[in-house]
Order: sequence, then structure tokens, then C-alpha cells
Amino acid sequence: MSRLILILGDQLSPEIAALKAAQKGDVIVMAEVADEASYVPHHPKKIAFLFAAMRKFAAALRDDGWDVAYTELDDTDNSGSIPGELLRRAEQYGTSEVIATEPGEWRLIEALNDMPLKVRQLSDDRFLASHSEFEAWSKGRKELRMEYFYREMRRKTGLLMEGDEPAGGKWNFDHDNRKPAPDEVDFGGPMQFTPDDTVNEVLELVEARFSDNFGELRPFWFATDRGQARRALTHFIRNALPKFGDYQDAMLRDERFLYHAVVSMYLNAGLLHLREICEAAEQAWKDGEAPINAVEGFIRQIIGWREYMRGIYFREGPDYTRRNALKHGRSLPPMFWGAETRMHCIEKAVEQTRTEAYAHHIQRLMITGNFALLAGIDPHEVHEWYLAVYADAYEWVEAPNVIGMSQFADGGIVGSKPYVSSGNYIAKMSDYCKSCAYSVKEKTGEQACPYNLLYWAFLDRHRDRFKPNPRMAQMYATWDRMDAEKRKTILSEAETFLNRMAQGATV
Ligand code: FAD
Ligand code: DLZ
Repeated sequence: MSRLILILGDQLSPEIAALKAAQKGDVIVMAEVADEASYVPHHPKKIAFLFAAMRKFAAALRDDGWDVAYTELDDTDNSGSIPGELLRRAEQYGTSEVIATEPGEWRLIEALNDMPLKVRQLSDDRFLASHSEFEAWSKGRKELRMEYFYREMRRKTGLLMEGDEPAGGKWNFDHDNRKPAPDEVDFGGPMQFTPDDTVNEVLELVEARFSDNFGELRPFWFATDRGQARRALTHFIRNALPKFGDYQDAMLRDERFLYHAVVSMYLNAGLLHLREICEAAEQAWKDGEAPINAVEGFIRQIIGWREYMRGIYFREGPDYTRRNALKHGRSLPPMFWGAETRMHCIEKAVEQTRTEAYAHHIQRLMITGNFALLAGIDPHEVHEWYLAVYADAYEWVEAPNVIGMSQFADGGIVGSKPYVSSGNYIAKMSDYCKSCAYSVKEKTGEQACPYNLLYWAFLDRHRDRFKPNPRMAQMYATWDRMDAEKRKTILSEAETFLNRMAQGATV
């Protein structure tokens, strides 16, 4: 009897576990379904990317001799959900056995477990650390710091290792990174691809069905198959990697991609494998084409941060996205969905999110994330926003970044202190402040940068929790030294700002 082999939209890898366990005669099930396309209002570019990549992957499997039962979104008998499609195909093919690769979201894992079919969920071995390996690493540790986990991954992969020692004599070259924004950027951005027939068909479908979602569908330029994604990777390695480290934390209003790779959507959907990305970067260093600070910094993001985040998501369990350690409850303001704002940095970060379904790490962390945290926005709302608007967003990677790293809603599992800053950091690392209606130099008054007000108000509000943290002692010392009248003014103006925002004023 044939078995059903489930391949989800973010499992488009020839080496995906379920496919490795399959044999000819089994039926591969792939489905574009309303449930997955709408559990958050995904950016239209994200939906188009996945549907086009799914269709091309299915075609490649058929060329390879596999029997693929593919459901398009508009098929009349489409049941609308992954479990529904498995049931329908099970009946069609007279089988009750399903082999799946574990999905990247508790919601779907549980839905598959609850099915009245025999569903086997195999570990997703596209990652370096299995759940049990992460568990073993984390067991008994008081703090789960990424840096130590990352060293394990370096040893495990042998990447940038010289015997037992890290290449270049150090594990981490961050000290050489994080330069402020350069005056000029000599990288034209990620490789862009003209839509082919498959992509055009999907664009029409997405236009018809998801045009109300936040985000611009066109121009659509993403890679949608493995060959294109490989070319996009090579383009980055040759042209941007050498300066990746230097400008990793910089932001420029007219340079959406700076020296970033823009490969997360390909990697997370399965079009690229982490090993080929890291090995290409390591090779560039060995060939003398990229410096160690860039290559180490880049590889750390992938075998360090990305693996660590996944470990946290699965270790912490299904309730993780509901954590709210700081008890924040304000609503996400409309400016996150493109409504007018006087804050130029938010305006630009949201604008590029709307057009590209992309923002680089420091924009996500220190512009939108920083603002949401300082303003006390409900972390679950923040989580749903990030999950919807970025083309690379799946809960296993998005939630620990948002709930953990950005919003401190997990109470300090991912970060030992909250990522908060006043406007000074933004002014130092970007050119946003030069064109802003507010003044970053003003600490109080109508023109004062809201980050300046909200930063101190945040520290004051959470004094009991953060004052004892040695990493925050300096911040509290500065606040406590400030003139009492000035502190009162800051707190009162911060409150006024938040109230005006809550009432719908343009802030
Ligand atoms: P580069 O800056 O070129 O980095 C190279 C690769 O490293 C990325 O492609 C990515 O695979 C990996 N990487 C870097 N930082 C992280 C990180 N913190 N966690 C996991 N992987 C990382 N990344 C996602 O893939 N999906 C998300 O939904 C997501 N949500 C985020 C939300 C917030 C609030 C923050 C602060 C970060 C989030 N990240 C997310 C991490 C990071 O911002 C993106 O991976 C990165 O911006 C993708 O762009 P890039 O490919 O140009 O990355
Ligand atoms: C994100 C997404 C979207 C928009 N649509 C589909 C789909 O129609 N079919 C599918 O198999 N997968 C889709 N996905 C990806 C899933 O949501 C993803 O597999 C789970 O969230 C687990 O990571």
C-alpha cells in the first residue's frame, strides 16, 4: 500500500526527511491551503514566493519520477487545511499512513498528531542541532547564552576551525564589526529575478485573493527555485560578504539591504541548505576574498543564532508565544501597518517592509522592536505582526526573536537584558534622524525624539526587575543622577505621548 508523504511549503528541500524515507509508489502530498495562507495576514510577496516555489518543487519531483498530488489554492475540492488535504488524499489513494517531516510550528505539529490517520513525524534534520541535542546542551545551565552554544556548533561542523582552535585565534570577531553607516554603499542589493510563467500565474492568484493584506506584491523579484537561490547566494558571497561584518548593524534610509545576504527566506523554505551557505562563506575567507570578521560574523548568525533560536522555540513549548513577562498590554499602533507617523525611522522601516517583505536584523530589533518594547505593546500582537509581514517568518524562528530577543516577554531566556535604546543609538548607526520631524538631540519638549522619552520611562517602569541587573547598572545610574524635575518631565511627556498614540493621534 502506498503511503502519503507530506511536504509543507517551507520543506522544499530535496533532502527533506520525509522524502528520504519515501519510496517510488508513495504519493507526495503538497497543498496550497487557505488555513496556512491566512493564520496571520501574510505579506502577499511571502505567499507568492511560497506558492511559486512549491509549484516548481512539485514539478521537479514529478520530473524525477515521483507521484505528486498537488492541490492549488483555487481547486474546487480544496478542503482548506493540511489535515483536510491529507484526509482527502488518504481516501483517494486508499491509505491511512502518512510520513511527514516535523513542521516548524506547534500549531501544525499538534494538528498532525490529532489526525485519525497514522502520521509519523520525522525530525527535521536540515538543522544542526536536534531537539535532544539542544536539550542536552541546555540542561543544568543557569543561563542559555548563544555564544557557548555557537562554539559547540563550530566544533560540530568544523566550520572556521583549525584543529580544536577557532580560525583566526578567536571565536567571535564582533569587536571589529558594528561600524556606523558608511557614506556610500558599493553593493546594489540582492540578485533579482524576472517572473517566469509559473510565478506570473501565482502572482495573478495572489493578487485576486490577498490584495487586502498589508504589503506590495509587485515588483516581485524573489528567487523561487533552488537554482535561482544558489545564484542569489553566489552574488552575495562575491559582492557583499566582505563588508557584511563591518556594516552589520548599520542602517541607511535609502539602502534597504546594505551588505546583508537576503537569503533567510530561501534558507527557511528549504531552497538553500545552511551548510552550502556557510561553506561558501568559509571558502571566500580561505580564498582571501572576505575577511575573517565578516565570515565569522555571518556564519555565527546561521549556525549560532538561527540554531539557538530554534532550540529555544522547541524547548519552551507551545505556550511560548503567549509569554508576557513585562505585562505589556498596549495595542500595536496603526503606523506598523503603514499609517502616517512623524518618526522617520519607523516610517522607513515599515515602508520597506511593505514593499520588500524584508527588513534587516537591526531594523527589526532596534527600530520596530525597540519601539514596541519601549511603548509597552502586547508582545503577542508584536509577534503576529512579525509573523505576517516578513517573507522569512515561521514561528520556530520568528517567535524566539520577537518574544525572546526583542520583547523580553520570555523574562530573559534569550537575552540577559532587554534590547532597548534611546534615539542616540539610532542616530549613531543610521541616517534616519537627519530627516525626522523630531529631534534626537532634544530630550524633552514637543520636538523630543519619542525613543528618548520612552527609553527612560521604560527603565523607570521596570525598575524592580532591571535595576539589580549589573548590565543595566550604568543606565540606572545615569537616570538616577538626572535632575528630579527633568525626570518628572520625561515621565509625564512619555505618558502623554503614549496616550496620544492610543487615541489614534499621528505621533
Ligand atoms: P543576514 O543579516 O545576511 O544574516 C545571514 C543569515 O543569518 C540570515 O539569512 C538568517 O538565516 C541568519 N540569522 C541572522 N540573524 C538571525 C537570528 N537572530 N535568528 C535566526 N537567524 C538569523 N529571521 C528569520 O529567518 N525569520 C524571522 O521571522 C525573523 N524574525 C525576526 C524578528 C526580530 C524582531 C528580529 C530582531 C530578528 C528576526 N529574524 C528573523 C532574524 C534576522 O533579522 C533575519 O534572519 C535576517 O534579517 C534575514 O535577512 P538576511 O538573510 O539578509 O540576513
Ligand atoms: C506560510 C505558508 C503559507 C502562506 N501557505 C502554505 C500553504 O498553502 N501550504 C503549505 O504547505 N505551507 C504553507 N505555508 C508554510 C506553513 O505555514 C509552514 O509549513 C508552517 O507554518 C510550519 O512552519
